[in-house]
Amino acid sequence: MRVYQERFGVLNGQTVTAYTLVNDHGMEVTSLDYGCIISRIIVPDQKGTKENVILGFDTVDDYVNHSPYFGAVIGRVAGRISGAEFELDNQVYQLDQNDGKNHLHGGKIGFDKIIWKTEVVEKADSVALVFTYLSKDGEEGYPGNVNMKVTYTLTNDNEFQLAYEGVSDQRTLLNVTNHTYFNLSGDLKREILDHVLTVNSNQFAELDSELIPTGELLAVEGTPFDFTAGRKIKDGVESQHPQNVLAGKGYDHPFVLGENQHEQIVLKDETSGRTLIVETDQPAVVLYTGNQLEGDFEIRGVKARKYLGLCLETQGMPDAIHQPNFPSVILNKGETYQAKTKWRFTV
Ligand code: G6D
Repeated sequence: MRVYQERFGVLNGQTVTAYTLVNDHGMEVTSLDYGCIISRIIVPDQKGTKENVILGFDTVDDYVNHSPYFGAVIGRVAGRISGAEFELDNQVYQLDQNDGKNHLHGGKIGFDKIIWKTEVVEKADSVALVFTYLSKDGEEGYPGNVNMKVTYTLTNDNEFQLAYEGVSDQRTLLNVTNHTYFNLSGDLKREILDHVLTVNSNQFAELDSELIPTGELLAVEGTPFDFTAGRKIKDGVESQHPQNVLAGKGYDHPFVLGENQHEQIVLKDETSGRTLIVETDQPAVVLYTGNQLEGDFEIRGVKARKYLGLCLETQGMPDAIHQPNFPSVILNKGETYQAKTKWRFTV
């Protein structure tokens, strides 16, 4: 196990550092202290060819100018909050309206835009990065001083663990995720349309025209949202199901996960043979298939375009503060918010 550290660039006069974790089986994960961004994951294909399997950039400017949250930690609250406001203990909090009249992914300066304090922890069979940040009371409109800790751990079993902790001095909201876009073809050789996804979920959240959950949980059975037996992503892109069309031809939906955390989510690229297994203690996963990934920029030499990557954002349900039937994202004063997700790569 090894860790390399290098200067990645400068943001507002502050140095951005890249940390590369390497295990003994050829897996490498590079992360920046800027936004706890995972910028590269190198894993072998079935022939042993080591290639990058996520979307990312090689300069700070590209992240600042073009990134739709590539690889970034998302918070204080992942997903949308309708009307960019919420009420807590008889007080109304106004949030940044950075997505129409709604609030998205923690606002204009969410956790993804912060340079986090970083510590490297090396053990015999794992290497880890421990990122910390004090999110001040009133930041992006949220109450409470929140001491945040994000821990990324690479093990010698080709498993990458993402663990979040938060403690607040006032009741607040907290729902953290990571927004990595996966593409298992290797170095973005192909789009993700033929990736086969399996999700152990029987229900998904219906969205309205602003991509806000209506509160209705719909059965996946008999629809392009049924991933229980494996399904190609293209099914949702080519589907006429109103929810696929509404999401911009594809998926942008929360799926309700069961209690059993064994191999809840499996993504496979049959051509390369690469498989990603995701396990989480979170109640939901938002599947976003890059339906809006368009723009006049390149991603390490590949022209940005739809369906070049997909996100598996394991998290609490979006807009939960406005949906009493969704698990709560309220964090009580002095309690510790904890969330953990594991990504295991195999061929
Ligand atoms: C779009 O609706 C999607 C979000 O789910 C995604 O996180 C964002 O693009 C990057 O707004």
